[in-house]
Amino acid sequence: MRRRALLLLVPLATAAPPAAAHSELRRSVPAAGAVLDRSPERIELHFTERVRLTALRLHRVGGDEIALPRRTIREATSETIDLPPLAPGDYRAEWRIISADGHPVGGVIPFRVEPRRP
Ligand SMILES: [Cu+2]
Repeated sequence: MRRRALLLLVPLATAAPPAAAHSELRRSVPAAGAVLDRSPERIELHFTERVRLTALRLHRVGGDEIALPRRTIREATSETIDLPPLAPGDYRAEWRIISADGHPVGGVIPFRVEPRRP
């Protein structure tokens, strides 16, 4: 949908390649903005194309970086990263990939761990 709209604009655009050429994050688990009633066991990232996930960093907002397991960088459309137990709070997962077109792309997934009160 969005790609078609951008392609129609290309003849009017300058020589810069269209942004639609980058691979994109199709969805994640947790989703951006998710409020979870328990610590997530893993983060799943699903991309629109085969990419290389070059970095994933998880921070607690106002706190420390959470150590994540080491991974081998490979080319894939999806990555799953196991998480240690997370204390209640707000988190930001920052990801970086090398897009299928060779360009670096990145983004942030904010989510909250907020256990229900008994
Ligand atoms: Cu690109």
